[in-house]
Amino acid sequence: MRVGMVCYPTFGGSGVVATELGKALAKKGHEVHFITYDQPVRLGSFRPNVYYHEVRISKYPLFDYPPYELVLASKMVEVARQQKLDLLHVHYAIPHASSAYTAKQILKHSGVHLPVITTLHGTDITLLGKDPSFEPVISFAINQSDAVTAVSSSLRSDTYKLFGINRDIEVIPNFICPKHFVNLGSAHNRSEFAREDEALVCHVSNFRPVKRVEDVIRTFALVAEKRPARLLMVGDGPDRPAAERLAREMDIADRITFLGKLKNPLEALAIADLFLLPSESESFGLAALEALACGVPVVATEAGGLPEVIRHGVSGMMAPVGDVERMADDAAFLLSPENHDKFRKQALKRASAFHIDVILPHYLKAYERILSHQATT
Ligand code: GMT
Repeated sequence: MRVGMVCYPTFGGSGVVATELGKALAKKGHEVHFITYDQPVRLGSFRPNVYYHEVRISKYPLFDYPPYELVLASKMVEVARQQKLDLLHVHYAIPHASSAYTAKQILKHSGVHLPVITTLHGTDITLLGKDPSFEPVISFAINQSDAVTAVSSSLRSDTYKLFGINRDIEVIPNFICPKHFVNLGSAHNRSEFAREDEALVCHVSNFRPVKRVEDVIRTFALVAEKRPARLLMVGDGPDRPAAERLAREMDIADRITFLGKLKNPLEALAIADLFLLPSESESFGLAALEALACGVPVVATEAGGLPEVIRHGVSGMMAPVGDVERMADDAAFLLSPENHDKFRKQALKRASAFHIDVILPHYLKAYERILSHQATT
């Protein structure tokens, strides 16, 4: 198959999922053409069957806002024609699904049918869905896609609740590629960040309000009252200054290291004892899955799709949003010597359910379905 893969090329989960999916498809012999405004961060070096087409936006003085979605649609048309794409897989509804619709209509005029599969990742639905100015375009783009997938059942229900959707949405969860988790332990020495008797707690996110990073600090402060502990904060974003300020105000700044954005956040997870994810909403929680795959139990909120990833009382614990006391108690419970090893093993076992070899066939079947539908119509 020749697949056009459209995503945000940044550190966000949707870009990571799209890039790893593209790489896995290429390894199986499919031709994958990434169409993005920058090289996807996880793409790495060149490899067989993977191609990158840059969407370039010229800055004309006439435009206050460059029309990115139109340039993207033109690029989709160009790549589809030149590379003879079989289908387009777009990640994130806005603007990718609507640009794909435009591209599809343009191609239709020259007798080319280009099926489009849209994967919904979360904030495109849970945050943008609350903004009425996007609603008509998102609903239309979803309804016009040839197939739609969502990364959790929770996200699928939110999509039906927030938009006028009249079509099936298939749930295909996020996944992990086990090879990324091999030899991680040797990248950094745990002793550089924590003493043997200190628990090493970790948080990874884009520090947006939805992640509630101040709850990470508050929860950690309570944990640190119960036992010796240190916190690694990985990532950057709008709420980082507030989190750093809170750490100083609570007088625990000397126990917290803000590492900023890391090329490979898995290296920090690999030396951690516990992962904290107190999000307000989280359609899946790829970072939580990556923690589990490092054998790190997770304390999270019971928001969105997180209960579909973490088994409460098995691979981690979940609490209501904002309940930092309960999250601190859960963290202390998981870190206790009598529980920690057991939960580490159960975390690893849970992560194996999301192995790429388990998830990839679902995407391949969805591709085959839209291609066979096209052949019969
Ligand atoms: O977590 C973010 O804010 C980034 C965002 C994205 O669009 O890249 O992540 C979303 O998609 C990920 C991949 O499917 C999911 O694992 C994340 O849970 C989801 N984020 C939210 O729902 C907040």
